[in-house]
Amino acid sequence: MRLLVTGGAGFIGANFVHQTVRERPDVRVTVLDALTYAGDEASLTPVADAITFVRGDVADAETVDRLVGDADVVVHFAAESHNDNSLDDPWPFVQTNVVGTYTLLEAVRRHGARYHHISTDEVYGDLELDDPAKFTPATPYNPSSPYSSTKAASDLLVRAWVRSFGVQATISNCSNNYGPYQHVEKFIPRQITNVVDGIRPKLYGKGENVRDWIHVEDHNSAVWTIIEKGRIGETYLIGADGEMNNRDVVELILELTGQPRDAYDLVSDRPGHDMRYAIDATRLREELGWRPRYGSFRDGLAATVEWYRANEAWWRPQKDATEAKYARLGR
Ligand code: NAD
Ligand code: TDX
Repeated sequence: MRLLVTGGAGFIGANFVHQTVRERPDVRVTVLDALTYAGDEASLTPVADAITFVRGDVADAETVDRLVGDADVVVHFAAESHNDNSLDDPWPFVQTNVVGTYTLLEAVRRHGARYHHISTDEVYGDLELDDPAKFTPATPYNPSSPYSSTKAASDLLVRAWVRSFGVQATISNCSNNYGPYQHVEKFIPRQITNVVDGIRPKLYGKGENVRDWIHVEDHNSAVWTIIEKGRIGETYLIGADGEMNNRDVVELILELTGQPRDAYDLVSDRPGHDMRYAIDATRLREELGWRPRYGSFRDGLAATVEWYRANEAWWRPQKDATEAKYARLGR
């Protein structure tokens, strides 16, 4: 199989490439990544000899046409992915997430490749803390932020290209990922690396917001399950029943790093901050037989803390600029 992975130098994409090289020697992997501030070729160093890396933009029609023409399957991870950045400057989100997805879909339509679209549970908006409901594939789209609205727009393009043009596509909407190679702007790596630097972790608002955490390896095993067994045109929600509020996550990080559990600060809230996400992954489990392998969030988080401690050379170059950006935003 010739596989094109967009965004393969980012957090989830790099882990996906690692997993693919490790477990599927029959797959020939090409990565297309623009190496924005969020992409790092060093994340692919362990597999560099086994893959082809192309630096380029998913909104560049010529490059995309050439690479898609040479692929059997395209998995589209590339995106602007951080909510706080989207509140500061939404334009790159429209360009990459909407125009980039359009560009890929047109190439896939021309060449007839199988396409899998990586999306997020944030397209559904948020849930109340005391609501027993979870997101299902039937939940109406109701995105809150510039980031989630551009992801929602990209999902709708995929649905339309399936229906109107017969593109062979599937979509997955996953909950919050954690694990190695995640940029230090994101919640869990930010707090782990803050503790390493002697900075107190920073919780937005009261820390009551709930996210449904899944280990990145579980997300990626689900993506492979969908590529292999998913029904064309279908949407699959990916989650592993990992709901936890942000305060509990920070307290666990503090405990795992030997700090007092109350050694964090409350800072100003994110505008429009979604309260709770929760995934009902019944379709993925029952129709496709997928199961997560990371049973314990505590163990997965402990391993992630160890990874950041052991790989300071990977994250250190990003840390100061990231914290300077947060300082400007007052968070
Ligand atoms: P990330 O920000 O770590 O990585 C994004 C990658 O895309 C980077 O390598 C970047 O260089 C690349 N990129 C950005 N713009 C590009 C462009 N125009 N052309 C080519 N490459 C470009 O993001 P992530 O957390 O790994 O997320 C990957 C995907 O998964 C995204 O589509 C995101 O919406 C989705 N997702 C993320 C999560 C999560 O918890 N992180 C959860 C659900 C879904
Ligand atoms: O310093 C912080 N303090 C804090 O309390 C940061 C960076 C975040 N938070 C809160 C905001 C959220 O409630 O932690 C939670 C997680 O924040 P992020 O890591 O920014 O993730 P989130 O906004 O939930 O979005 C993530 O999951 C869905 C990814 O970044 C998206 O790409 C994905 O689609």
